[in-house]
Amino acid sequence: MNDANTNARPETHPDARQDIRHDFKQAEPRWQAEWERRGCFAVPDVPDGSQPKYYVLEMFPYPSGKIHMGHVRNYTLGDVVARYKRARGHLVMHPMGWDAFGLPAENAARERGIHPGKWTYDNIAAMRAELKRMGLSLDWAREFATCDVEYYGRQQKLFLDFLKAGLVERKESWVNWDPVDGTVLANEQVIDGRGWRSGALVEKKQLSQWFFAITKYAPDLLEALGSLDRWPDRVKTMQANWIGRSEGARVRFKLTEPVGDLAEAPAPGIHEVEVFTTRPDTLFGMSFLAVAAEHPLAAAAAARDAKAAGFVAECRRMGTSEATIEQAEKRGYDTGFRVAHPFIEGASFPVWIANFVLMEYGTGAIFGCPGHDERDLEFARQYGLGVVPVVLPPGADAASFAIGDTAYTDDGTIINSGFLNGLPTGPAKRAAIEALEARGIGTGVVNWRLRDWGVSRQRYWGCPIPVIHCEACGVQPVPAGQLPVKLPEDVDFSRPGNPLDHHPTWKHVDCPACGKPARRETDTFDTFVDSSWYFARFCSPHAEEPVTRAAVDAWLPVDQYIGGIEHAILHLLYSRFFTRAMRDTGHVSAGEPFAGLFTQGMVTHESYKAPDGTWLYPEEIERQPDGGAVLRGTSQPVTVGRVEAMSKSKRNTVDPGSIIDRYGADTARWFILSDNPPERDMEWTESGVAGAYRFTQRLFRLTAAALPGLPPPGADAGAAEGAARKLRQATHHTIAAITEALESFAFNVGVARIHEFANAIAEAEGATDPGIGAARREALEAIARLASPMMPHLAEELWSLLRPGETALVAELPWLEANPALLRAETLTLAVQVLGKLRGTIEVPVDADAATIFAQAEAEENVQRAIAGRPIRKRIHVPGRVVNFVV
Ligand code: ANZ
Ligand code: ZN
Repeated sequence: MNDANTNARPETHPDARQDIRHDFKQAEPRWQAEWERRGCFAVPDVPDGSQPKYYVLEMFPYPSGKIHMGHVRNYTLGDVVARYKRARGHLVMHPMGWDAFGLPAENAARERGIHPGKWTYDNIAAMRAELKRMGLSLDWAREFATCDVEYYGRQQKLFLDFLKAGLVERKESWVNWDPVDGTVLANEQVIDGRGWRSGALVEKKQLSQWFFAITKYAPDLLEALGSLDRWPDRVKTMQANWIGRSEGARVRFKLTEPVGDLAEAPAPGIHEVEVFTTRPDTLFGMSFLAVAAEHPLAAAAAARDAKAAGFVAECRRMGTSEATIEQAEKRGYDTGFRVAHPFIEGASFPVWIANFVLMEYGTGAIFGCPGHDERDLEFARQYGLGVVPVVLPPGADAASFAIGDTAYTDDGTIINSGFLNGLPTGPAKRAAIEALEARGIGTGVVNWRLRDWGVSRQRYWGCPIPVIHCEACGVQPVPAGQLPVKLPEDVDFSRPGNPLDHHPTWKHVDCPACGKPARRETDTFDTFVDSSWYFARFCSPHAEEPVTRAAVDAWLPVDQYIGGIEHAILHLLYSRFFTRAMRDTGHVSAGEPFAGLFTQGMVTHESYKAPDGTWLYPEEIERQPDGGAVLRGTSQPVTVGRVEAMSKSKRNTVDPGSIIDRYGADTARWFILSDNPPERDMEWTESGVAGAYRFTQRLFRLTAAALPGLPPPGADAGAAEGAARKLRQATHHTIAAITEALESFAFNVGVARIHEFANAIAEAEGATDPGIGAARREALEAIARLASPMMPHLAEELWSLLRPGETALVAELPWLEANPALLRAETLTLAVQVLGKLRGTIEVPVDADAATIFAQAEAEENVQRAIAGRPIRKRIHVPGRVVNFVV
């Protein structure tokens, strides 16, 4: 044992004193209660306009039962913005609610016999309590759940307004049908082509469904992306691709006589096939035509050819999603029909049914050009179809150019193409379209990838679609006086299918037009509908109408929206559509819902695996000094896996509730902000949280230890010298730096600056220079207030220690302003040259005169050596830069 510890510090640094501790367990609930008692975060529906408004919103949570670290990160980011903007003098609206309809509640009902409503509201209660422990500056009076009839009833009203305005249509559409359960499946319920519950092969089935006419706004939704200058470029690109404007042509191909054993002509009335193409310049490279399995021509083939019928049926069993189709192997069936080429006299090509052609896009038919399209090439290689190159890459040789394993999809010069030969791709497209139009067999068109939004779902736990079907009168809107259409409580989940459909009485109503017995619509809305206008409802959450015009016009658009990149396409696009539809039906003035968007990164964690290959929770393992890990309390080795996004399946999750129990909310918030810029992934580590916790305690001790020596509040901090002056400069530099960091979402930088500032305060602890007391008070008050958006409870605690008599809370104080005089540099560095050669540098006061500067420069040791006793013939001073001596 070593008893002569020579490295021991001579005395305990005040910072290391363990006797004063911040008791977060009693402090955090105390400040939360005080904020609520004072209504610090409450705002009116219709502000009086005396303050600029600021609407901060985080994507509202799905009430799964527990909050996760992704929520903690999301809501902490929003809370920093909200608290900061409030301090900057804005009237800040920061609401919270619940995206509460959806399948998991129905699953709970089927699996555990709990009513979806009870399951949902119990989860909401649990999660609300957890969120309240985070100390978020929310206006809880605005809270609602989308499953509240007060909300979804107003949604029904909006729907009827949209219906009247021609923004809703009823169309036939394909769905995934589980023939065993007799139910429609969502795409995510189809696993490897089978129903997730029954395991039955899923079929495609046509149903009549409701669609929002989002395609009417396609050009505007695309163009307006240009005005969203506070959206990430990545998200705007994803939206633009989804809307997918493409210019091309529609070309009608004449069917020739049928071939092979097909004796009769194609189905009566079908003489031609229309295709959509973005590459009319490649028409001479055609080697086949392909139609979707649902195309009338495929039906005609199936009607007379059992094998064709078999192939069509097989295609039906594939999922309906574009992604499924994209990944599937390219497969096809030659119908035996042929089409004539529009330009090449006498040439004809086979018509195939192909699984990669979608009925819902373009015309549901394509011409295949394997030389210049990947999918077509894969298909042609599989079935031995021709490959003719018609676009020559720049610099390639026409005589030797051939297509190998990959298609050439870029621009070039047209070859092997009759009248198009020699033209570049762009002009060739125009020339081809002109020729098609001249012959009356095609036209130039703009095509949109965006589809109308199908919103009908055959489920119970959603907002009922408010229409009535009458045999005599057709579809009738539910009369306004009969709204809301409430979900029945007494439902039976023991049978498969939609409980609304087999409810004994609910759907039987009288037709509002003729009064005869009619049938209520039993479909409910896609839950994306619920989340497409909640931000508007928050502005007047108790209004009789869906929204109060004065409230939405005052608060919208949301100034800062924050959420995950996973919602970059659908949720944002649907919300943008809804805002436009609400504008055009007179509900709001705004066209865009979200002026600013921030997409945060994920929270990641190491993953662990037991020797038997099962995943382990972080609390089940113990790290070893050598970097390895063992099963807690044993010597059994554990494999430390990759750092990955927290997920239940990998068990690499950390429960926010237990972190708040152990360290408090401020620590969780501080750590989650500290690690990385918020747009990037952040790694949650035990050592990181522990470090954040130590910092909260350090800040508390710095303040508590200084208290007895501080002058009363309001002492003049102006006359500071030496260390006091230095501390004052650190204070004001920090104010400026934190302000900039919070303005630019660089919250991790803000955290780092506060750490540095704490060091500066600690460094000045022993100082006795004139003005040090006032400077120390100024610094400690500043650090509490600057940290308050991130650590709001600790900030209040420190502030109440520093200002015992004060009534205002930090949450009510304005933001600090840096004093420009203290930001200005007081000295500057000059280079000193002798005969133009750098010999040293000097630091002089900014206002030093030339004589002082020359004297100081001459006195430099290195400069003296270079002058070497020679007389100085000339002294040159370039202010702010250099001094030069000529000898
Ligand atoms: C011939 C061609 C030649 C094509 C070539 C491409 C390259 P975007 O840009 O996404 O609009 N297409 C058209 N309708 C389709 C459908 N219903 N299902 C599957 N594919 C379809 O894509 C347009 C291109 O996708 C079209 O241009 C068509 O193939 C294909 F060298 O026509 B193209
Ligand atoms: Zn009727």
